[in-house]
Amino acid sequence: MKFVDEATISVTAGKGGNGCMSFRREKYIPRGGPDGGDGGDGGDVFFIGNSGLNTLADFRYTRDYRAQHGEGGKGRKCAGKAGSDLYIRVPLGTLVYDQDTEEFIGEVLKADEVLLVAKSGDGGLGNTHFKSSINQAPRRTVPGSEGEFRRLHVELKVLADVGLLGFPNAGKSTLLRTVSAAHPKVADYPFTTLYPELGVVDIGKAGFVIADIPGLIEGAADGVGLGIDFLKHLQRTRLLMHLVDVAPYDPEQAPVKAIRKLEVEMQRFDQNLRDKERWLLLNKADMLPDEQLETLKQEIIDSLEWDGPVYVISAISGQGCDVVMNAISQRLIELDRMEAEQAQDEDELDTEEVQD
Ligand SMILES: Nc1nc2c(ncn2[C@@H]2O[C@H](COP(=O)(O)OP(=O)(O)OP(=O)(O)O)[C@@H](O)[C@H]2O)c(=O)[nH]1
Ligand SMILES: [Mg+2]
Repeated sequence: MKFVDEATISVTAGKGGNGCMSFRREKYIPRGGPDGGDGGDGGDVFFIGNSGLNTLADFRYTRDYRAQHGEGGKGRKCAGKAGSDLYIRVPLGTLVYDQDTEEFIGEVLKADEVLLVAKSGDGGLGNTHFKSSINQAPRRTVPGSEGEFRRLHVELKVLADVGLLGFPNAGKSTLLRTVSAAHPKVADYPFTTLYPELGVVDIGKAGFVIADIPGLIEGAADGVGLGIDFLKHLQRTRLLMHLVDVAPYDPEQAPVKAIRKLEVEMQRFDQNLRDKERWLLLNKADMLPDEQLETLKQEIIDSLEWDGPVYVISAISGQGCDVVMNAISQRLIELDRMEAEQAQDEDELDTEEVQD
């Protein structure tokens, strides 16, 4: 099934119920006053975050969502029942835009977080409201107002701390299977992975989420292979793990060349992504003797002037994987701390400015 990470749907909030016109009619009370109740408010339409979903596939089947209308008011000053709100479940990382005005409406990042996407109409007023000293029998009521109608452009950018990046067949999905409970498909041919998949690396409190995405190839920015559109799923990650096959069949994918080619495609997609902290994971270590691995590692560092972390792993046997996962976890904690400190510094700066 194709991964759905964009959709256009329409949402209509419920209309408010009409106000009622009614007069008291009881025995022995010849001219009862007005007693028409107010209409109930309509239902709102909300998005609600659900951590069990990871695509917008539901929107392929249902594209039109409507909340319930409010009921009309009734006699004896009875107000109409409000219409029920409608909650549409969406995966975490969902962004919502107004399709017609392009206005950014908001995003849903956490489980159970709600976002109002269409506001309900108000219930109308019953004739009780219009009684006055000169009009004891008002025939005036106010109808309920319409619920908001909106066409929404919905987009998903998966939320993960760490993104896996690499040529097809580098072993990204194999790594995700080894370090998490996720079971992405693994096979000995390119483009096995067709849509992002998330896995949780469970290291107690310091656990984190990894996103496995399709492989990238030379020319991807021009649409070759699966293109580069799915790179957007890496935009919100904090660290990138760049997997490199140390023993590819194709000499065009030899490690140094492969790393350079991938950097070019990444840069063409988004400079910010290119600037994100990236680590090199030299994978399939089981295919080469140790001394050859050491030489290769040195060659990469020298010819690319690489000064970031480099690890040698075997995703299939698990060799070196724990070390990398622990290092990632430590680094994420460090990044959290640095961000917190930075936020505090900014706060202090703001306070000083106020004092000046
Ligand atoms: N020998 C060896 N083979 C590996 C290792 N890791 C992955 N492989 C094999 O490499 C092939 C590709 O692995 P995948 O995990 O599907 O690669 P991928 O990077 O997810 O590929 P795409 O989804 O196509 O981008 C499979 O046949 C794996 O069994 C490893 O550490 N050693
Ligand atoms: Mg894969």
